[in-house]
Amino acid sequence: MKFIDTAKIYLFSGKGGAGCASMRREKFIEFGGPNGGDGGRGGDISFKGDASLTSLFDLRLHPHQRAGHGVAGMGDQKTGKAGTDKIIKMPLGTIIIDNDTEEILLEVLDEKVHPVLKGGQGGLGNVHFKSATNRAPRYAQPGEPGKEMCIRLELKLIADVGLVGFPNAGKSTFISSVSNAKPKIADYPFTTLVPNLGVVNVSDYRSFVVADIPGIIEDAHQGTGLGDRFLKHIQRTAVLAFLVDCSEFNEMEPMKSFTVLLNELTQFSADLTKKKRVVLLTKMDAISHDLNIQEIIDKFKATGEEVYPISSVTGKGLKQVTFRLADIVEANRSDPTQIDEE
Ligand SMILES: Nc1nc2c(ncn2[C@@H]2O[C@H](COP(=O)(O)OP(=O)(O)OP(=O)(O)O)[C@@H](O)[C@H]2O)c(=O)[nH]1
Ligand SMILES: [Mg+2]
Repeated sequence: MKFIDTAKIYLFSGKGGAGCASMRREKFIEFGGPNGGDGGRGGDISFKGDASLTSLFDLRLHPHQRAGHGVAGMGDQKTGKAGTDKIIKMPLGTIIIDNDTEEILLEVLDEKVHPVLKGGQGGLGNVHFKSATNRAPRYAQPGEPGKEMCIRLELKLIADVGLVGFPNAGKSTFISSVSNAKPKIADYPFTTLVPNLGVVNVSDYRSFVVADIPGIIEDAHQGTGLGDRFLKHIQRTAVLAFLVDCSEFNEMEPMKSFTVLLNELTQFSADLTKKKRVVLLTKMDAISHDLNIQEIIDKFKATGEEVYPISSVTGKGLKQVTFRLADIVEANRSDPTQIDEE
């Protein structure tokens, strides 16, 4: 499915069915009185998160979403059928914004159903309008009209760990060696064009989600390369892993690469640089003989960075890194089993 992270959709809730104006007519019963039933309510529109979705593509294709109309009431005090509710499924992490007021209506973070636009009420049948002065009212209430609304959807993927790096740094290779994700890998820049998510199973009971996003380059915040628009998909992570290519084919000095990346993140949102992070020095199997890797590690450590040399080809360092990432992720998750003690 194509990766789409914004969409504009129009919602139409159902109109209520009209109340019925009818009189009871039976043999031997004169002046039977009113017996018109109520109209059914119009269908509501609700949103529901669905963990199996990762794109707003389907909603882009169907920008008009309608709930069913209520059916009119009938004689014999029969209530009309309610309109069918419309439940719109969307990926977890979708933010719903009212297009007119710019107000954030909802962030879809679970798989519960959240009502957003109520359908019109059904009209009352004439049986409700009987009074001492009018024993045979011919009036019944019309159904309430449905409501309309225009909303914008913005998806920010939900992942625990975000991978940041230049194109070709080895992000996709890393996610494919530690998780179930199978992204495209190639020795040219901008192989990855949209984010990929992968689940890392550290043990039977421990797992976390990693997001691999397209590479960013210097001046991405000004639109260079693919720009910085995918950085929003790592905004909700607990920890960032900066992948820095140390192989002999990479010309830029590792510390320089790292500062350029950090600067691009700052330009996008300073909050990203406040997140916990680790630096992964990649392609350790392909470093030049005269590169003193310990010196590079010490340099990163001296600036307070947590740094690990890895190779996604030989597996070097991967276990240690995934365990460490799992620890950081778990430390950031709130513990639902914890009970407040008074
Ligand atoms: N020798 C070696 N090569 C690696 C390693 N990791 C990645 N590569 C190679 O580096 C190249 C780029 O790898 P990718 O994983 O596609 O890089 P990326 O960071 O996802 O790149 P973009 O999607 O373009 O941003 C590929 O040719 C990989 O085979 C590694 O640990 N060792
Ligand atoms: Mg890639």
